[in-house]
Amino acid sequence: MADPSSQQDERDYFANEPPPKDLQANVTLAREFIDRHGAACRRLVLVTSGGTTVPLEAQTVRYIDNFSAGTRGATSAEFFLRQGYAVIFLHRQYSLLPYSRHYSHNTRSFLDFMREEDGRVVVDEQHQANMLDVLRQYTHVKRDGRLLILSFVTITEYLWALREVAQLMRPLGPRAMFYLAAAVSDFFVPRDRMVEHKIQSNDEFSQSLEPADGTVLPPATRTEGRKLVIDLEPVPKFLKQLVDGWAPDGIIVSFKLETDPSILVKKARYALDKYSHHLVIGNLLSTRKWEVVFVSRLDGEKWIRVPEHRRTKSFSGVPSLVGSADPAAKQHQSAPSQS
Ligand code: PAZ
Repeated sequence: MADPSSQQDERDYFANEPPPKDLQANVTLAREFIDRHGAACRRLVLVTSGGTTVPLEAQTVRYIDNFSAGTRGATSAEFFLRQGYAVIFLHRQYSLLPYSRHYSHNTRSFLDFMREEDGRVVVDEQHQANMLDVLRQYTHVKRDGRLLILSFVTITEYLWALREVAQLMRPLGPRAMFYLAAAVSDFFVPRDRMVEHKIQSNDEFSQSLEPADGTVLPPATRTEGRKLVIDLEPVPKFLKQLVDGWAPDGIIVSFKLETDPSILVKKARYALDKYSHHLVIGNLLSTRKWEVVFVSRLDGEKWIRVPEHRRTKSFSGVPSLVGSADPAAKQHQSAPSQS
């Protein structure tokens, strides 16, 4: 059931935080994509990936960031595509992308996979098989037009895009899935409390706000003596709105990242009870590459672990979706990777 206080929080948030400049262009792309795949009765998933930032100034020099390289999201997107889904990949700009992730963000340059031969660029023998496999998958997906890539940087850009895309996906009902792997800020600086210019280290140059309606709020970031004081406000809990209002019939999978093992499952259960969606996937910062816990009403708590001998540096993501019996997936896991 829709919660009136969440609805009010949503109205206030979107009334106060201006939409990103490229929102309309992205909505047009998303609408075309969703209509096309909806008409083909294809399952569609929105994968969110990477961390959102919280700008501290309107002309942003400084911001708070959320940890996420985008490995989970980019890897999961590939496995959804392999399963025939159409994927909207809403990711933090410059974080990992499906397919190209195998050769980017690496300590090695992608140029290290190649050499010159008779005036032409060729891929080194030892990388041929993996690169051909990745290229074939990518070409296949591109030919079918099954991957739409959208990006965000700030928490506000992320939330506007999430709301618009979720509402467009609503008519698909349970054929629409939301796989929310992005690391989303819990706190932010509201636009009406944000200073315009770069924060100064000396309070002689500190800025005041000039609200149009005459109300005076203290800026959320200010210098007091030599100290910088940052006064953040909570981001409304939009998962509630997604579940109850934007896409009530969609399949919703959220992620929970913790660093303290003793609270991970408790927090995942709490999220499931609070938002009543389908699945929470919990993971710990230090072990996220080889173990996750699935928490759902149907199956309770289920740990999925990559066996010790396969915990290589190249492992990149979601053991649960890979399935150890799938040889193609196995090959995929051993592809060159990042992080
Ligand atoms: O992007 P990545 O592979 O480096 O990390 C993935 C993750 C830990 C951000 C993701 O699995 C996750 O837990 N996302 C939700 C984070 C949160 O609790 O806000």
